[in-house]
Amino acid sequence: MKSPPRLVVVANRLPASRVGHGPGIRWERSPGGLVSAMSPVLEDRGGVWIGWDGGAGPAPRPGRVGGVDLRGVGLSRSEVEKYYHGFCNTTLWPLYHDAIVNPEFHRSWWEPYIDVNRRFATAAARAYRRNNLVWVHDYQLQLAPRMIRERKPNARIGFFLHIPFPPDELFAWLPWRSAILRGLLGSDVIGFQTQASAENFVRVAKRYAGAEGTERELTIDRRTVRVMACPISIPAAEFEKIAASPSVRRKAAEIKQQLGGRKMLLGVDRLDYTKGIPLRLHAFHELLQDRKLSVHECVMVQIAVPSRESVPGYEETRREVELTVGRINGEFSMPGKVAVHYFRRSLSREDLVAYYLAADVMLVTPLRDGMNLVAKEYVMCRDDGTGVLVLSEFAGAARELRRALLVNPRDVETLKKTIVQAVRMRESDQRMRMAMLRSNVRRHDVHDWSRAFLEAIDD
Ligand code: ADQ
Repeated sequence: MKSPPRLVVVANRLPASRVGHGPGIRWERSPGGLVSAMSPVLEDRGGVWIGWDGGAGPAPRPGRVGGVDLRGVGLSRSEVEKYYHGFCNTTLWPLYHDAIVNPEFHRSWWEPYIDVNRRFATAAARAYRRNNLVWVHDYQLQLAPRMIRERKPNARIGFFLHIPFPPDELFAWLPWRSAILRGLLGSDVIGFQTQASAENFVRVAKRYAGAEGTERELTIDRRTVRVMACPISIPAAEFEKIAASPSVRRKAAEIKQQLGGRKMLLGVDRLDYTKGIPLRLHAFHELLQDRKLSVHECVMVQIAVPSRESVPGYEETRREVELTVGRINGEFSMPGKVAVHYFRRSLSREDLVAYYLAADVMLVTPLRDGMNLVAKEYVMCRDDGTGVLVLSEFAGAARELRRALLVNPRDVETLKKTIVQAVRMRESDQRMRMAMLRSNVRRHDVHDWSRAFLEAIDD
């Protein structure tokens, strides 16, 4: 049997970080979604991963981790500012998330975005061997597909966008919209989290880049580009296995006991303004004020991973979250009965799963989210069939997880009612919904996602 083609993965971050010093320096696999999604495929096919190590300075020496060759791309201090904090996270990220905070447009950030994309493309072309598949990831590298195509005209190139692709009304703001579209259209296949994002893309590709064709296939420069919705997922079996482990179950029981056996409402997010953490806290606050819920019965736990702290909007979100938690606790906590527990830190996967197991209600209320893996992780950990998922309509995951309690997070009254409904839901109803949610995620896990996307590139 013919072995599958080798992969060249191009992503902003490397899937590993360097630990130790001097001669003892080595690479250690980082935790995180993309790594766990891509690692099995890479280990299976072999391949190379091009990425940045997160620091300022020259590229690190090539390394190897878990059967994958690592090729670092170096960024100068000024490029970290202008390309990464600037164009990626202060222009594109807010613009692509419905302009929840105002995106900034600075001409001095555009050249560094081009330069860094070119550096990634050059590294990818250097690593490329005949018949390899090239898979470029996410909004940081939208120019790279065309740049790789210029260097390797026959390469098969796929691009996957992890965040939403905005509607024309917003995308049109971007002074460099045509260049971005032409960059993306250098791919053979462009994948999005949802059909809505794919349709948004097709519309603007026709309007601003001269592409022609249908919702599924565009033509440009006499090449065809396939456009598809390919929702990402999680390693479902891995989560089920961790959730079944005795030590994790013990930890979950301990958490429940420490919270005094109260019903637990849980939030788990990067501390990002897209995630709707303040709205969720305000809703809980009002429910306590209205006496619809009480601290004798309920407790909220919010776990937030620090994120992009030097980017505008993040510090404000953190302040608002911390102020609101302080207010709620000041007003409602009792000895031994804290109203909101707030942890601003990253947890190990085992600890995270223990919280999922302990949570009666999972609150996933982003204002806009490409997919949201937390929703799928929670569902996959609930092997006894109980638990209620409250899910924002504006998360990509809402397209698949139809039996969650879907809610518009900006509609605070309905959000409050939905939270009460979740807390009071009968066990039979919980089980009926959870069974459907679990079969959704199980039927479409991360391996199906990468297989479907690679088949499309390989086609
Ligand atoms: P993110 O915006 O980072 O991802 P999400 O999909 O929720 O959002 O993934 C977060 C991941 O981090 C999850 O795997 C979660 O378990 C983990 N995590 C969160 N809080 C944690 C904590 N305190 N400790 C440890 N781990 C924690 C982007 C897009 C999403 C899209 C993904 C994948 O914004 O919409 O779903 O990429 O494509």
